[in-house]
Amino acid sequence: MTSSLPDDAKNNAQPARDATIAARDRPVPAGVNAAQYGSDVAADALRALDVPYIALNPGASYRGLHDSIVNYLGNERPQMLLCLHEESAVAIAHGYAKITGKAMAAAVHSNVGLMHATMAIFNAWCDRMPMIILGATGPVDTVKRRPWIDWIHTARDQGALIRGYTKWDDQPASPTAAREAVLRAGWIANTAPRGPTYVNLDAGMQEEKLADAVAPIDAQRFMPEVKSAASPEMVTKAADLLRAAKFPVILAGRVSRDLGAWNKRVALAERLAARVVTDLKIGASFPTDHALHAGAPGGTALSPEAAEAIRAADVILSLDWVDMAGTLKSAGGNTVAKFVQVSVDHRLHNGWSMDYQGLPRVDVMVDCEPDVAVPALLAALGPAKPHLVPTKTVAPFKPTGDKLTVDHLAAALHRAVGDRPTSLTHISLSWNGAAWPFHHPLDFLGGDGGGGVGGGPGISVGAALALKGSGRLPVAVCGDGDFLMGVTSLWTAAHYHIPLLIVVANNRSFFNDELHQERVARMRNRPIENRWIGQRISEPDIDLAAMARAQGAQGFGPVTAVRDLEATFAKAIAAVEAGQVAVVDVRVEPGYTAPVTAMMTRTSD
Ligand SMILES: Cc1ncc(C[n+]2csc(CCOP(=O)(O)OP(=O)(O)O)c2C)c(N)n1
Ligand SMILES: [Mg+2]
Repeated sequence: MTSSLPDDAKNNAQPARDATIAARDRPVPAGVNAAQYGSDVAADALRALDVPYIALNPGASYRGLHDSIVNYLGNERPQMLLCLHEESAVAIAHGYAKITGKAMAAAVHSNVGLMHATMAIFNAWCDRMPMIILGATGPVDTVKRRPWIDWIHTARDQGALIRGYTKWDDQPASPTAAREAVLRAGWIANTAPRGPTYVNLDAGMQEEKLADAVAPIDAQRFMPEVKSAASPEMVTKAADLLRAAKFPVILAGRVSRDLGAWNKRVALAERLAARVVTDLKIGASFPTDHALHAGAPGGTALSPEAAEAIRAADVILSLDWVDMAGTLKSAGGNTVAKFVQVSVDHRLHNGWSMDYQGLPRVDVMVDCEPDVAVPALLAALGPAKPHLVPTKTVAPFKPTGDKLTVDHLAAALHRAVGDRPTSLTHISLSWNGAAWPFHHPLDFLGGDGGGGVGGGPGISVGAALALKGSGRLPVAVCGDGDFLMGVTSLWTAAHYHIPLLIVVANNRSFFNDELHQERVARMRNRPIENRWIGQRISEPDIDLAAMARAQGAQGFGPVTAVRDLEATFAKAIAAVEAGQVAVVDVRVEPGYTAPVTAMMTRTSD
């Protein structure tokens, strides 16, 4: 095949492709060996980005590109992953990036497809995860539009729908401009602070026959690697503060999935004898049963130990912590501590989205990614007399009570998983951070980023896709509300043979909001007994295992007794190890951890 890109640009290192997935949806050879249409040029650029997959739901607005991927690229590099909803397509790209740190692609139809995708894009944006979204518009040239449909599916500024929560967008007007836009989209998305980018391809431009061949370019030279470095002056200042600290605390936030960087964070904490706080909103950043880890990781609420450590700290080092100002407020405040912030996040903020959180007090700002700053800090601190790192024995997690709770679910699942390297790709809002220790950066991937319920299943499918063949078991724990909103993403996993276990912590309720209604009732002195109305998902109960089976997954449950949990999980894990998607419906008592419940039902701020 000759193309608008030279071979050396196309043959750079590709992620290992999975043979079972690659065998799916094979086209008959189309015999196309040169770019002939505008969309062929865009497809060439997509291949130069080195993205293995493009998750999509189809639409006529990009039928040109669709044809180019199938008949010009032969449906490989990228291979299409058909999704039943645009929210799933984007969530799958999100989950893939959570594991690899790299952008995958997603394609969505004009207007309505992008509208479906918006929440998932917002989730990825708040999670600082890269992805390249390709969209389309009916012909911009009104003369070329089909009656009615091309008019309703054309907008003057489609990017405006998502501009507040994407890093960059473009609507290129020619094939050469489209090539440039796709390369720029990949480059910007993958450069820290990472995030989604969007390229809107005019249907007319896609379908236009090329008058002349587009001159080849060396694509890699248009996407130079970007490395941010720590300012030596700021590193020295930070190291001086930390060296002198008596009660240093590290807030270990958004960091990479790299094991070497993980080990360096442990070395830094041990060098400083600093207490470390981690957050369930983001992927594992520090061993949670290390003696220096303060309490269990929290999500909505800090553990009492973490709050105490933050209040007592004299120097606080944030490694791109998600919400420094809010965390300080939740901990009860600390007016004396000096703050060191390591982050590039301030380079991303815009006026639409406020996910930047409150303006934190910062005494020393180290403007780079934590993976870069931590070794620099270690070097600047130099060796020290080894601190006595206190040892900590974490008591085995023991759920209490006879009723089946999320804690019972977690304990039995942990036992069933045993020694297998496991990645928790998602957890329910009811999850107890004490239930499952993390020892590796891939042990836990964090939350959905933007608090958009329904992301759990799709993100988990994307993570499982990236983990396929790695020897790690992908396990998701989803709330029933979350599962029900995203359940059709399981079909994509089943169709492409992406093994995954999803356990549903099924409290038959949008329970989070029961606690909000309880809080309002308390504040207004009204009956809290009514908190369930408009929240409970029962009468009839939904057969979640049947919904899983309907997507081609194995469905188990509902499990209603503690004694049946472990054996059912064992069967489901066996199914996943045999290459299947398995779902276990576990009927749990509604309830959150004590600190979260206390926080959510208090009557004052
Ligand atoms: C798209 C979306 N709709 C509504 C909400 C508000 N909301 C937050 S948590 C929640 C309940 C989620 O239910 P489930 O996943 O079953 O978890 P549970 O609270 O029951 O453990 C809802 C409706 C949201 N965050 N996102
Ligand atoms: Mg629920």
